[in-house]
Amino acid sequence: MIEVNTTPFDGQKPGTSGLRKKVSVFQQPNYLENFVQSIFDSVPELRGGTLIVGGDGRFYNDVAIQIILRIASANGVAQTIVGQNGLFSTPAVSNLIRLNEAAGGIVLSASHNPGGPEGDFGIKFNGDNGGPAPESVTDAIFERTRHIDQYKIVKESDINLSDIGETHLGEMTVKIIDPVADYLTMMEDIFDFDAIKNLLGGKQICFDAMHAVTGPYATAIFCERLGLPEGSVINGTPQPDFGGGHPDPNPVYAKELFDTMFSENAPFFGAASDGDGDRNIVLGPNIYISPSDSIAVLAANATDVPGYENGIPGVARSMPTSRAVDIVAKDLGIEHFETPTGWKFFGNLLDAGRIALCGEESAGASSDHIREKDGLWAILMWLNILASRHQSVGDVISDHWLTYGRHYYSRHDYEGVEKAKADAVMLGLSEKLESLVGKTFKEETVSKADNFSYHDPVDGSVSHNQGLRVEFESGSRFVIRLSGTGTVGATLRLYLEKYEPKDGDLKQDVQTALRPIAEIAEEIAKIKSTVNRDEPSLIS
Ligand code: G16
Repeated sequence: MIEVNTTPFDGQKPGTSGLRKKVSVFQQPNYLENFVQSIFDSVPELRGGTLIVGGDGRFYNDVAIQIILRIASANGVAQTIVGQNGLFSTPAVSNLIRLNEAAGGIVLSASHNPGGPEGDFGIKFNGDNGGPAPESVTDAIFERTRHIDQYKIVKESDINLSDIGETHLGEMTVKIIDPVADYLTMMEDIFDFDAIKNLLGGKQICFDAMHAVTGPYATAIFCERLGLPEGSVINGTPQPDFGGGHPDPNPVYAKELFDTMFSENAPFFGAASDGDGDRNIVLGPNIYISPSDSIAVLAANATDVPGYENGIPGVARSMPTSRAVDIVAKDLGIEHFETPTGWKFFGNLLDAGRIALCGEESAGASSDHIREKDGLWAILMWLNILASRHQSVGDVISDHWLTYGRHYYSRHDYEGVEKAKADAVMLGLSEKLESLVGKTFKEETVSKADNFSYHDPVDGSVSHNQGLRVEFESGSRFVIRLSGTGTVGATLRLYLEKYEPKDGDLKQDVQTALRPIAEIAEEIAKIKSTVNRDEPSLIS
């Protein structure tokens, strides 16, 4: 073991989900080493413990894993469990931490951000509950990066990541395992695979792995376990640059899937996941389920699935996510919570048993089976519900709206804008929030306008500045916040929501239904004129 002198780098503050930067930033000598050593300095439980390590296979994944293993060995980690060829999806890591009672896990991913030498890279640390480290830990890691002057590393040569089995690096045991097997076992414990197999017999599905990590997981589940033909999984081989694509399962980047599902002979079911396998999107022939609606449908029908047949104690959603799931929770008589954006905020509620299902508008949903969002889990939930109800995706969502009403919902992103201008939008709106209450814009009167603060009901911690929200007497609202996951300039997100009761018009075009709220948001917050854009860069 040697100790290497180093100097701090600016800006190693983890964002919404870990540290995400351009690959070239991570490739600077000592950049990754400093951050990884700061993790070990901030989480002493790792010494003598087990650490799970893997990533989504993006460019630099393999290089980074070798560096992390050497630093882990030098810092006294007893055992690391690594996915074959360095691959693990984020939900698989969360499961393995819990299964092996590990002290934590390191996931290498920039999620839905593009990969390749010119793309993005990322690293996140998950704690011993399997979930993203809470703010107290990420703050401690960041603080350490600001003062770090040395890291420890062993000089041994690279481990062969393609051979399953056990080896050693210095004193540390390194286990290379099949990344899929334990995840598949967990899914078999939750779902009725026979019912899903019956449902899909003779039907066509299309799962788009977007050249990212879910390819091997989806092939094992859909083709090997459920016996569907090979073409059911498209773009199923993980590639370091995701085939030049952008592994974000939305209408723009999952265009191949959307074109298939909106074609004349569309398959019965369509779905996709993202770079690291934690996001999901679900489609039926000529219909796409908004992630916010998806969470509500899963909550309303959870008892159809063996893993939740005794019901769920409560649900949670991030603040900008539509309130569709709240209505379901009220109907079921269970608790519902509103947390800031970021999966880490669900951890305490899950650990305390207050909730068993949660999700976000950003295509994330999951349950208490792990402490991360889980793309394939959500997709299997839908399939199990379809199997139990003997219905199509379109029928299930129509029934849902007829029962609970519909939350028209859309997110308008202004990506890569100048940071100073994005800050000016946030400051401008926050300064006028108080004066908005009671004022009428078009037909809408503002009932509430605030800067969201979250009071964690389990540990009492408070998180401020979690997004600006303007609500109207009609129940409509808009929310504006700055993304914490981008790597270029700033990304402003405008979230629009309008509630239509169950006896109202449930079949409107989403953007048309939301246009009045979008116009009011622009009149109040002046995004377009401040950031000099005519339109959002992405509408989802
Ligand atoms: C991450 C977080 C999510 C969050 C999403 C978008 O997802 O885990 O909780 O909703 O980013 O965050 P933001 O709006 O700050 O960009 P992922 O899939 O990128 O890890």
